[in-house]
Order: sequence, then C-alpha cells, then structure tokens
Amino acid sequence: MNGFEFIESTVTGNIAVIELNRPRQLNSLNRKMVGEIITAMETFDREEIVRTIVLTGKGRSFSAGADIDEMRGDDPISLELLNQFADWDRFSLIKKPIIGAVKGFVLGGGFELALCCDILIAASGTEFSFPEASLGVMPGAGGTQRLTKLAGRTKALEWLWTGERISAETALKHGVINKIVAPELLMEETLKFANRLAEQPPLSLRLIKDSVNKAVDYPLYEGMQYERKNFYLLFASQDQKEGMNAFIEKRRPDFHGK
Ligand code: DAK
Repeated sequence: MNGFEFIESTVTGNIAVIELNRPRQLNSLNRKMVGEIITAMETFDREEIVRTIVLTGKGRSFSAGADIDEMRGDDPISLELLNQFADWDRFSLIKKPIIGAVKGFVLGGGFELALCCDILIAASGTEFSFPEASLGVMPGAGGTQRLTKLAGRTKALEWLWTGERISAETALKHGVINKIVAPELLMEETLKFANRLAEQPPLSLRLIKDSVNKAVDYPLYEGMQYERKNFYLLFASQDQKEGMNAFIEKRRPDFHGK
C-alpha cells in the first residue's frame, strides 16, 4: 500500500505486515501515524487475500509511546476537538487476527497499541511500561482497561502507578504476551505463526475472535448465548462442509473463507 508517511506495509502470500517507520524517534506515535496504522489495518481487514495482519516496528524499538513533542501543548478542548480517540476506537473493530511482533521499548501509547493486537510475540530483552504518570498524566487509549483485563487489578495498579519497566518474562508470566523469541528470530517466528493462522478457516477465526472478545465483558450466560449464535453461523459456511468432508475423506482441507 502506498502513500503513507510514517508506516510501511506489504502483503506476502496471505500475510499483511505493517511496520511503524519512525525509527529515529523510536517509532513514537504522532497523530498522522496512528491514522495511517488504522487505515492500513482496515484496508487489509477488507482484502480477501489477507488472512493475518502483523504489526511491528522498524529499528531498535516497537514504539516509545505518543510523540511527547506533539502532545505537550494539548489542552482538554484541543483534545476534544481533535477527537483522536476516534482513531484508536477503530482498532477494536478489526476482525482478522492481528499479531504484534515487538522488541526494544514498548511504552505508553506504544504499549496501548501493542495491547490492541490479539497475539503478542516479543523479542527477548523487550521492556514494557506505562510511564504516563511520570509525565503527569495517565494512559488514555485503553491502557488501564486492557492491562487490567489481562493481568488483573493488582499488577495493573502497581505497574501503572510506578511506571516500572516490565520485562518480557514478567509480561509472559502475567498473560500480557504470548511468546518470547530470540531477537534475530522475531519476524521469522512471527511469520511462522501468522502462516499457521492463515491456514485455518478464516470465518472460524473471525467468529472465535468475536466470541472471545465478548467473553472479556459479558457474564457467562450471555456470553454462551452469543457464542452459540456464532457456532450456528459457521454451519452456513462452505468451509464447515469442506473441513468435515476433508476429515471423512482423509485429506487436507482447503479453506476459502466462504
Ligand atoms: N516522543 C517524542 N520523541 C521521542 C519519544 C517520545 N515518546 N521517545 C523517544 N523519542 C526521541 C528522543 O527524543 C530522541 O530524539 P533525538 O534527541 O535523537 O532527536 C530519540 O527518540 C531517541 O531517544 P533517546 O535518545 O531518548 O533514546 P534512549 O535509548 O536514551 O532512551 C527511551 C529511550 C524510550 C527510554 C526514552 O527515549 C524515553 O523515555 N522516551 C519517552 C517515553 C515516554 O514517556 N513515552 C510517552 C508516554 S505517554 C492519546 C493516545 C495515547 C497517548 C496520549 C494521547 N490520545 C488519543 C489523545 C499516549 C501517551 C504516551 O505514550
């Protein structure tokens, strides 16, 4: 996809890769960049060939957070009028699997962006933190909510209050990330995982993501009713027939996302 200033994006096979591309500023996120990331994601979400979206950063870090230089002059009225949260809200609407491949610093808004991913693979040595309190503010793009839902209130408060750096090992232990790999294998391992997902029936993955996201917020009974509707829906797909026929015929299924 062309025409972006602060990201690069490519599609290889069924995998789209979006790279944050402001490495000299450690991929600190300015407003235009956030708009470009979500625009690229929405485009890939609609493109049939793309089955998995990978989000990563160029250079030594995934992202050192929001661009402090850009936001230091903000006031409540400018923030309200800019309505940048409208862009951030769109991340929750992406239906395809998003895998974040992170390394170096994953801070503040960069951590919030990483938490918008469904799966996080981190290079060893990656450091996560919410340093917002040290700037006299707090996370505003989902950090307090998503971190608490993943790691629980106890660790979320400790990490958000102190801004301490969380190692990849600690993040893994508390369910914030899925996997740690050697830095030189970050993209190789991420693409391997992305391709594994791309071989699965896309509609199943889509409705599993939808149902799991509901599980985070719904009471069990309502969540199970919701799950059931998605379960029924998949029996209307060609991939359900293909998957079950392939099993009976002892062959590999060929899924088309229909
Ligand atoms: N903003 C702007 N520039 C940054 C930056 C940032 N967040 N982080 C790093 N840079 C720049 C540095 O200024 C430096 O630029 P030059 O001096 O070379 O021109 C360059 O990147 C390399 O950084 P360092 O020289 O500092 O590199 P070090 O390895 O020594 O240190 C560091 C790396 C990551 C520890 C350090 O750079 C650092 O502490 N960075 C700031 C971390 C931080 O506080 N991040 C912001 C948190 S607040 C919102 C949504 C979200 C947010 C806000 C609003 N809305 C929708 C309204 C989110 C807020 C945040 O993220």
